[in-house]
Amino acid sequence: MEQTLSIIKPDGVKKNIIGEVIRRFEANGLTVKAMRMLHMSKEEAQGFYAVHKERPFYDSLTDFMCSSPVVVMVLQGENAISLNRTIMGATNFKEADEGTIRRDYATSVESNIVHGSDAPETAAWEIAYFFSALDIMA
Ligand code: IDP
Repeated sequence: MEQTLSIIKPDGVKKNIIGEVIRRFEANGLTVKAMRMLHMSKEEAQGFYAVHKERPFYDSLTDFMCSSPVVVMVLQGENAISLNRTIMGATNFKEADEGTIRRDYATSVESNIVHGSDAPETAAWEIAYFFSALDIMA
């Protein structure tokens, strides 16, 4: 069993598809082990995406991520990290496979509805960024 961090980004929350996104995770074998809604500060968004701080889209991305509330979750399942990314679809929704969350709902490369950890080390770091061990169900 593996755990990964998922975020329903501001555009997903505004579109009122929190339930639909979680439905897709659950229907594909992922289980929610922790969940919280929060409105990040600019500093918290910058900290979360620090790995991208040299990228040209960093300032716009961190503005977007703190523009309104998000839902953060710990998802668990077999190969949860790659499974979640398969359900999400490619970063650029135009390249995402049919039936993926980003293909169905994203409106730009930036506003792409969901975040998902990309490797075990980043998953551990990202989960700890938002949750303490006590927040995560056994
Ligand atoms: P990922 O979310 O699919 O792992 P990353 O390359 O880690 O993709 O990028 C993080 C986030 O930054 C993306 O989900 C997207 O919101 C945003 N992003 C990535 N590339 C671009 C870009 O070229 N322009 C604008 N935003 C981008």
